[in-house]
Amino acid sequence: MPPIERLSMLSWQDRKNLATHPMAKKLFDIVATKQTNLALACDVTSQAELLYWADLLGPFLCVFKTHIDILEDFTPSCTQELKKIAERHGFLLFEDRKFADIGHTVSLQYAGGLYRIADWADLINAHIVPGPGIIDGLRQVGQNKGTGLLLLAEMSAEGTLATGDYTQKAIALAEKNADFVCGFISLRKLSQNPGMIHFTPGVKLEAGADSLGQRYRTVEEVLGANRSDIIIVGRDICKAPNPVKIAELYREKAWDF
Ligand code: 5BU
Repeated sequence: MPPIERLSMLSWQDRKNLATHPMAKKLFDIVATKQTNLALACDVTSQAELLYWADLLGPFLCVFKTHIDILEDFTPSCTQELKKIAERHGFLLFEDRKFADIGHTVSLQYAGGLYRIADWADLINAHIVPGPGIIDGLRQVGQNKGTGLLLLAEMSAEGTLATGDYTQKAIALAEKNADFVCGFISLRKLSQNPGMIHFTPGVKLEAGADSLGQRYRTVEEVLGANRSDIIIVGRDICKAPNPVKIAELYREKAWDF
């Protein structure tokens, strides 16, 4: 049996025990306790909507993913409130910032500016285009706080350039920086390290696409055939006629793998 197959047989609890990264341990614990490997991509443009979805769907989620810079009425009280809701429901906050600059610049973008991401986000992500300096810059800000970095090893969009050798380089960078990197955005399981968590966006109940290059895969494809860990679902839940029912359906489906 190939090693990746063996790895997929570990329970979430086993992986919690094997993980060394504090945020990975925390996430594995949430997943095992709440019995959910569902993350919500909440792409809304007002604070009120963001807080509404976090509170409404919180019971079904292990992770709540934000794009904080699309809010039109952002004030710091929004992330303070969001943190309280996250604590109440027991989920992590993942700011999908996709940092992509040199270490010095990303350290400023992460710690400061309007959003002060490092003050509230448990997880962030970064492109590896700039090389290892980006990890060092983010680590300088986040490591003392125990936050975790996910590397963009693959993307869901049609025609993505994050493939082949680029993906392999992301895996190598993650393994080398496992003190701060705790996983990937990817379409499949990539790492043998049980502490590394694979998050896959671009998920729908039925495969397909949107009109701007997003490509959707099914839960079966992502968690079954491709052995990813966490599905990230956005519009298929938030735009559904009954979002609570669909979130619960996704939770059940994803938990079966
Ligand atoms: P959707 O509504 O399920 O299509 O939302 C997908 C979310 O995941 C959205 O917030 C994207 O920014 C995010 N995403 C993605 O779709 N594909 C990627 O490769 C990465 C992030 Br990285």
